[in-house]
Amino acid sequence: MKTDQSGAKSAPEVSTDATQTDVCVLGLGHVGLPTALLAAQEHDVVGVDIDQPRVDAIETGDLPTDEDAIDQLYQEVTGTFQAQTTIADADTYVVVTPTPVRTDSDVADLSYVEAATEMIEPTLSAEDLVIVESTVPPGTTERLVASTLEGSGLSRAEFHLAFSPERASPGDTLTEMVHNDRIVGGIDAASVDAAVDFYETFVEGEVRGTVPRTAEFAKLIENTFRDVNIALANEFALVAEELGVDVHEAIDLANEHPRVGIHRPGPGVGGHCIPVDPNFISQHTTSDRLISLAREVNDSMPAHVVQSIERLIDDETDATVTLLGAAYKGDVEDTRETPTAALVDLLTNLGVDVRLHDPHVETFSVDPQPLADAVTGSDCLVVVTDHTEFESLDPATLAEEMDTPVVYDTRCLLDRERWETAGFEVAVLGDGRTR
Ligand code: SAJ
Repeated sequence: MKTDQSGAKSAPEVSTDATQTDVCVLGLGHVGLPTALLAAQEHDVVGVDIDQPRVDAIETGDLPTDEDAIDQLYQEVTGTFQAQTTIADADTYVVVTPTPVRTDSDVADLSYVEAATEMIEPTLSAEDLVIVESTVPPGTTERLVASTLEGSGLSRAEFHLAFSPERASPGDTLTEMVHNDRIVGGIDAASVDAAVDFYETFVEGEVRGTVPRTAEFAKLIENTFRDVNIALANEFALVAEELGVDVHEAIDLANEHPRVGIHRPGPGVGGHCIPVDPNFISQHTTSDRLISLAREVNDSMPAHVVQSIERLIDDETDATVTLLGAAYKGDVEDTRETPTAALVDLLTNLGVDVRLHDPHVETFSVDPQPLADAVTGSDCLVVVTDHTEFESLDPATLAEEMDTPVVYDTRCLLDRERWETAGFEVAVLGDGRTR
């Protein structure tokens, strides 16, 4: 909503020649673009993004994804999908814009959701359906989104509005979007029905109806459950090191219990969701203790990893350490909230020469190098990301390139015996044997 000099609010100008379409998806990122392409199998779809270079790239088929299945689907729907930077006049709108955390206050930044809603408002017609997929704090759909849409002059009884969280795990996005069950939280029964009808055109999983606030909360507790359980696994690793126990063997044995599913320890928790979503609960309550403590445990893992590295390089002042992996998890190119960022900064502050190799990442705070360059003269390799490629690294070749053949495996990814046979000192996070 724009505010003119007199302070009066006015809807943003909308060109009267707005593209007419069935579905308009606002936000063409990791979730929005695949969602738009899946919907384009049954509908005419316009994808809207404010980033002109991103729109231009998509329009030429140069998609911002490393998943071949998404490229392939794009080729199948070029006749019913187009990308642009301006709003389209649609019957169904899907808001899939980012919801980061504000750096100054740690509170959810809903400005992208609000801006997308304000783009929809002038073109909203009675019986249109608006779906919010962006992860938001409970209450956002009924408050911020519904009241912004009512700026159109329509009452919330005259349009349909629902919240439906995405559950796809990057790396296998389309499979998960099609086969995972979905939740739709509608502001009324007609909104639930309209949203269920929309998703059932491409979702093969169960689509379950509820109210918006419950759907918003369900999304947050799914990811918070994961963050807390990763923190538990990380704490098990720290205790195992003190006890001289191999936490990985203990977890494997414990998980043979029919009702136990312990997660895996790691160098920290990255991605744009798991480290962020628990904050969307914490910011609205004073009752969270376990949730916040789990965040502290996970955020402390990079420091723990650096302490272990210091022991492995024998506190050498001019040591070279090579980090293997900048992506936040294996086989993706995404580096958002990656623990590698903290590792780079902590090691650099210790005067360590930090090198980086990641076959999926082209730019980072330390320039990624080809493997041979990143390893030559290094005093310690650190497996940070569980990329599949790292499982097949040749330790014999790497040992010849390094000053001291030491590897610290924060993911328990490597074949320890093979690396030790090649002459490496092998340390593994939580193995109870690391110095
Ligand atoms: N991680 C561990 N140990 C584990 C599992 C993960 O250290 O046992 C780390 C990973 O290395 C990564 C971070 O946690 O740094 C997040 O990993 P993830 O596998 O949870 O990856 P995401 O964030 O891509 O996907 C999650 C998924 N949510 C759940 O599994 C409950 C996905 O279904 C969601 O759609 C996604 O968040 C999201 O976008 O919300």
